[in-house]
Amino acid sequence: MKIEKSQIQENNKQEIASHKEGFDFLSNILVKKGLDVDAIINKIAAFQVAVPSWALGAGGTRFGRFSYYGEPASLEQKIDDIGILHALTQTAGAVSLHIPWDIPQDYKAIKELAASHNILFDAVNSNTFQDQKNAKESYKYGSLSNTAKAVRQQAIQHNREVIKIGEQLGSKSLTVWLADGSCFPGQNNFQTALQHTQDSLKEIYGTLPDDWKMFIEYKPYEPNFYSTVIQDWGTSFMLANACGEKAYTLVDLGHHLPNTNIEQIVSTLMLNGKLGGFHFNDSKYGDDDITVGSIKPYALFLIFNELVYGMQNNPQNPELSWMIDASHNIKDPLEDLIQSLDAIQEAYAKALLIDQDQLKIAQQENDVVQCQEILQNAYRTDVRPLLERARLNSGGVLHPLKSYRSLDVRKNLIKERGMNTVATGL
Ligand code: PSV
Ligand code: MN
Repeated sequence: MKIEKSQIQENNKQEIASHKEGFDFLSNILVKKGLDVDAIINKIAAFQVAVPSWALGAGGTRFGRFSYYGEPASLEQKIDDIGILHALTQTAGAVSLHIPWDIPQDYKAIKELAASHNILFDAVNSNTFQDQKNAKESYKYGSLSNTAKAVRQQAIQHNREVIKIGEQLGSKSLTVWLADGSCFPGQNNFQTALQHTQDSLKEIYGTLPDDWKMFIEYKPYEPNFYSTVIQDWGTSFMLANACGEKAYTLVDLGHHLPNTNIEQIVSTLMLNGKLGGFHFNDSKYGDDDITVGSIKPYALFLIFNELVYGMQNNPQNPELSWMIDASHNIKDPLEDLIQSLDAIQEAYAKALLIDQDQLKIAQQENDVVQCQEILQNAYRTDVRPLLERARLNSGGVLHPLKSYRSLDVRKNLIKERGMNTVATGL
């Protein structure tokens, strides 16, 4: 299913009057505060988030997988799904592929298809956390950190192949997430495992094309429950430094122990020019991979405050790769992704409203109350009319979720693909 321009226009026609009312009201308030509303809208419109190829089907828990039907059965269909998201939201202008779950069969055709939806290829992800069919070596006891050289070499080789796949698609970055670690005390020698990981990453880094980046993701636990080799941002930062200037840390919001101050991590990494990418999601307990902003929207806003500050003040940090990393156990994945994209844009827009000059003054004067007021004034502003205007200007719909439902997208996908297709991924 492809959403036509005429359908978008038809949907917007019905909503335009109430949008204008809401927008004018908000715009007047913001202009009185001295904000450049057009500039903010342009920034929101330019903010594109990559959709993970593994999040378009029903996500599994350890206990079950419940399909929403009409799942994409091929990479082509996954790209089509992202095309639907992008047509509606104008925010999902990229895809992040996981290899080998999504190896293109026909590169030319896939590139043409993606281009027809205005979708770019963001970071490619390697997978050394599952054994692949007919693989000689097993990752049961680790990949890049494994005690056996043959296993490490196989994992290094896989990453090189992923880079080659990405090169053919126009990707410019590789994300490495390792499940390596141990389940029981004494199982691993921490130093040996870390040293092997560093050496292996350096070998992968050695084959990275000049204009590529390598993102090193961290996570404190799971699937290993006692230790994880790259457990935190500090370890990732250290490894990125050991590899070189094209290596960066990737922050996945779900990869922190409860109550970790993620916004401070963001700020530290940007000051050091080492924040490369982001995996958005939300969580209550662990790496829950649920809808962005569904549990801790204020924390997300505080993270965006640091991101906006960093983007304005840290030229040493490169442009970031924005990606969602989610899993959909009970929702229609496309509806969930629309909600996530919206939450990301909303947090970004609110952070753009923060008066950084006033905040600086209040901080210098140690006016703690005023500092909080400045942040919360921005946070409490209903910025949805700004998001609507950004979408409208870019050719999207005013209300993506409403349009998704009124256009019967899922019903159409089920009609096209059938009930029992299963998307690749976890
Ligand atoms: C691991 O939990 C992770 O966050 C990594 O980014 C993986 O590539 C992705 O999820 C899918 O398993
Ligand atoms: Mn992730």
